[in-house]
Amino acid sequence: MARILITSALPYINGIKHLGNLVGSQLPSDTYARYMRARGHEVMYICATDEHGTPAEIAAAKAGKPVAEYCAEMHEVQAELARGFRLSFDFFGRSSSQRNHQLTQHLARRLGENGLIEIVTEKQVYSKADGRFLPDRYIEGTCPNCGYEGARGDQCEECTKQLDPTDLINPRSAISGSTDLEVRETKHLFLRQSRLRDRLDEWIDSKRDWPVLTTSIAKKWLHDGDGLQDRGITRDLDWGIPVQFDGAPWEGMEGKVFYVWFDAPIEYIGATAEWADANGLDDSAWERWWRTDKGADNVRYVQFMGKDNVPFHTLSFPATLMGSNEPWKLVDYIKSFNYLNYDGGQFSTSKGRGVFMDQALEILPSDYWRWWLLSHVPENSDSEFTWENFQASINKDLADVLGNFVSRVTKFCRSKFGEVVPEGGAYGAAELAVIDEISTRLAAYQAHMEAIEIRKASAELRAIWAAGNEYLQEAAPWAAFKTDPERAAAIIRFALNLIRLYAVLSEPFIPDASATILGAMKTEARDWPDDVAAAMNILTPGHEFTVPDVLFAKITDDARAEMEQRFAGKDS
Ligand code: B3M
Ligand code: ZN
Repeated sequence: MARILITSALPYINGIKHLGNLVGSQLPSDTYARYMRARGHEVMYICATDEHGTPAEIAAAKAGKPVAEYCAEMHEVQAELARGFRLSFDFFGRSSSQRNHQLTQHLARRLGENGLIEIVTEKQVYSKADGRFLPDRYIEGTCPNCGYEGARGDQCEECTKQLDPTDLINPRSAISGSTDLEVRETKHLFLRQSRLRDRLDEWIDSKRDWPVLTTSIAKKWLHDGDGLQDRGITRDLDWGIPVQFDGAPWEGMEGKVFYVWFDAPIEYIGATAEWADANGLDDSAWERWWRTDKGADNVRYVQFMGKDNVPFHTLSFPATLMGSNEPWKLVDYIKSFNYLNYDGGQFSTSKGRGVFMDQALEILPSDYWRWWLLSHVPENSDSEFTWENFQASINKDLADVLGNFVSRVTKFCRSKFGEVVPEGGAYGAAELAVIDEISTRLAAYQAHMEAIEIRKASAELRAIWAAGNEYLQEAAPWAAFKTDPERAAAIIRFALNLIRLYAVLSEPFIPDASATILGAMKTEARDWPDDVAAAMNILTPGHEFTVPDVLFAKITDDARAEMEQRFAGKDS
């Protein structure tokens, strides 16, 4: 049994996330966490809301609320949606927690003690119209690297380059749109991450098993050099973690806070400490996940994130932890994702284009979304949500293949043998062939899950379901029943055991359906199968069950057209 620490990138607090956000970290990490738990490993699965920085301030101002109040409310909203999608976090924390304050201030102090922080008098953009400095997202303009015109002051979304606001060409205020900007001097803490280049380089080089998407982005910024420029880790904002420690200000830094990208990844640790606090445990409970001197040396740490977050997780955050010269656990594997597009374009929060997490759950149960998203997760390239494709997947995979199998088998059994596993007959060649096929496919499914190839794993799972349908079609218990009821009993016993097996194997993808099926099968036998043949004898003759309600309803053409229309966005 291994110990696996899993973190999902932290969703920003500034509003409800769309399905593209969900599929880029939270959902696949949940499937992985569920799978690893099912395999008997000890899992710590962590997420939190990312609450600092300009996005939070701007969103709170829009909502007309004090930022602390806004964040507290939005955290609850996001936590509720996470429950709705059955995201099985061990803890869903807040980057504004006291734990994160302490850890962030502590790490900054250590970096300072190790000569990795200096105070730099920096030129910063000041907006006369707004009467304030414009950090990060308060300023927009053209990316100096790729020419994208909507680049923000912290990062270009188009080419993933990390930016400083003064890098932007043709800058404008994101608050007022004013271009009446001037550069003024202000002091900030800079992290001298360039001094860690060799250590980072060596560390990334040692990660030979990382996905190409992850290492190519890391290497690009490491070797183009400027990705490892010394970077400001403080901002002129009110909301955030104050630049001080043990209540004492850092000289010259009064009134400043840490940059959101400095404190956000530290909240992975912070949220684990929040988990310990919430459960009345002492520090050793979270330290055994994070301190290699306190047990974390035998932890495998896996991070999930969208590709735009990779530079911060391969360079800045490791630089923070390495530079502390304390034995913090570094990530072992970074799984990163491309983007999910929406129906010929992009999801757009501002235009209301695409489906958002709250709307999705209003329309259909979470398993429907989980299945489509996970089986189309943008692993090797960007992928696209279309309603036609969604309808086809749900109707085929979930309704026709899995749902129909469960329904036909249980209903046939009820009408011929009653709601009990029938006795009589024996498994023969047909059953052995199915056991063979599923054994091979199960090995592949497991290998894909271990490798975090979610899309390939979903394809194997679907094939495992399909094997049951094909078997049923060929074995034809309805025909056998007329001439050889014992044979029909054996077929149905085998099929009922397949249903139970499917519920166990499907749990990481569609946990609600899995629970419904296991409930209907009235069984506590939920352990991952070691051996498919043995799993075909777990429900024994005489074991009672009930026919479950329809597991998955088909999406009609009319319903599809209506949803397509509803989510097209304001501009179309
Ligand atoms: N909140 C960015 C994002 O949502 C950011 C991730 C933080 S992970 C420490 O894309
Ligand atoms: Zn760019």
